[in-house]
Amino acid sequence: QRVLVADGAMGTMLQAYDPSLDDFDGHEGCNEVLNVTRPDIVRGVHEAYFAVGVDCVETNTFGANLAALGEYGIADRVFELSRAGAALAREAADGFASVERPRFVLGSMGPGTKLPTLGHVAFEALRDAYEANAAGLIAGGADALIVETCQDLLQVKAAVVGARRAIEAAGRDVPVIAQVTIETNGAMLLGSEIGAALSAIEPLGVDVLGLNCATGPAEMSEHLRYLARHARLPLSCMPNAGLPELTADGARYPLSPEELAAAHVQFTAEYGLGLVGGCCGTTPEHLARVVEAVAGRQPVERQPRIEPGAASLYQHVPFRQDTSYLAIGERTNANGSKAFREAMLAENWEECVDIARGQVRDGAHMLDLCVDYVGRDGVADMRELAFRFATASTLPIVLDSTEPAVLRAGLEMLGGRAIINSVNYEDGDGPDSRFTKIMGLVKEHGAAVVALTIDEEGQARTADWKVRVASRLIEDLTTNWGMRVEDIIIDCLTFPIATGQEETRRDGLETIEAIREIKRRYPQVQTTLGLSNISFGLNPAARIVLNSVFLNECVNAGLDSAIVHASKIVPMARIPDEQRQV
Ligand code: THG
Repeated sequence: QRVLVADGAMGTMLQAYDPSLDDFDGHEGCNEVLNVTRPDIVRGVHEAYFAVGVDCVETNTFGANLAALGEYGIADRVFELSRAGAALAREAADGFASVERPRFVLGSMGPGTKLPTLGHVAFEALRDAYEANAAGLIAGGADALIVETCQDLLQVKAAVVGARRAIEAAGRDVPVIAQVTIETNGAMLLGSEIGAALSAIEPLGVDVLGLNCATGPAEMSEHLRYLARHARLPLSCMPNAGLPELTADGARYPLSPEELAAAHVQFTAEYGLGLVGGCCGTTPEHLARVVEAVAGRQPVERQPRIEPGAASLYQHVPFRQDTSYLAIGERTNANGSKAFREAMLAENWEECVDIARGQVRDGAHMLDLCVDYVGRDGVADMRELAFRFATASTLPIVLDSTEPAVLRAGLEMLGGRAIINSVNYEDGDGPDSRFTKIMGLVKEHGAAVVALTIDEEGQARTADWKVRVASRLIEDLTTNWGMRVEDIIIDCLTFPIATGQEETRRDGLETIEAIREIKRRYPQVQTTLGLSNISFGLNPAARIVLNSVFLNECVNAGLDSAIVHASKIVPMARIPDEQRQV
């Protein structure tokens, strides 16, 4: 209904009260302890912000998480200190609220100091501690949860998934805000561009996406512009009071209250932000000016241009490649490449990473990663490889496995937006089916999904059958699983057509026809194929020709992507007519 204004810095305000070592209960500098030892101080900070007219305050729980409390040896107090912090903010908010003018409590969920992408902490442990953080905030009366100052996209996922689980358990509708931190070099600490952050975070089901900390508003402007153009979600921004200058008495933040207010006037008008505030170095004085400048404004409506795709830790890659098809590298597959299999069996992980890098050079846009191999511990192999690929690969990862536990292991290592390869109806769609298990993972992690045209009767062979299964998949995934149609990638499946068996003669044609019809019925859906399957059994030179010609036919029928050996696809103009005809 209107632009909301949140508060400013907390830490510096607390310091101004000069809490004693006793106040910290011996944990010097652990601000969250003050929620129980000195509620008067914390409430005083909240009241100072409400007094200048802000709509929302953030709870004093930025460090009420596994890593930060862990450093003080009190990681078991996450829930207690979160609840106490939320209760204090609630009291302050209720003291200022009126019927016409409600005041809100945003439960702060900080980043901690351990980055899961770098292996400092396991995803599960982090997620569970965030669940306790969120549960405490909800129990204490927070109106929304704000996952903020995020530096690692995998940490964002752990926090948001933990928050969603706590919300589910509490049975209350609590909005989730996620704010990432973009450094002066234009990316998050681990190198994620804003596009990668949007791609990975939006499908997690957050309600507001934004930026906070690290820089002043000027440095945030380009990134906010990107979000304004491409994000469906409402946006927020809580900058520092400029870039800190180091002085003899510590950091000095140069941005004046008037300058912060002017920035938010511009951001709300141009980028349609709905929630604004301040971070380090901002004071009640700053927020007073912001309230004067933007309070009561209506959020400006945006017309975002959505670009469906997946993301590595670093960048977003759209599913639709303007001039060609999206190439998914097939060689990082223990079944599909002897070199990769041997490297994996020898646990020569560096060699596995080299094969991944080779595909980047070959022109792949994404990488299919498959570790399934009889007799191996797939979960351990996937952990090892997805962990390495997460930082070594600039390309998004397609996790290829039939095992839910293996897919989960991959998802818990990848900060970007992955694609799950794949689901199908081979054993139906009941509660214990692979379909249901894998879709639970897809939804919780905000992944995209490859869906195969296989049903209870087997692999669809005719175009009609393929189209029927594809339609069932699309309707099911969009209505029962809340998937967007553009995040579903239908695989019509190719069989080997050079086996010499009469009944396989039409298989290639049926696949092409199915692609054409599915794209006619669902123009927004994505399509893919494991291309090289078509030519199993032929000699290498013939495979190159058949793969390239078949791909060309499929792309002309509307195929969007294919799992390929990218450097072995030859353009039609370079294939002699006679070979193409054969
Ligand atoms: N659909 C989906 N996913 C898939 C497939 C599919 N994933 C696996 C597979 N099919 C696609 N990947 C490959 C990878 C390699 C080969 C075929 C398909 C291949 N490899 C050479 C061979 O076996 O002869 C080996 C090359 C080597 O050892 O270097 O052909 O259909 N969604």
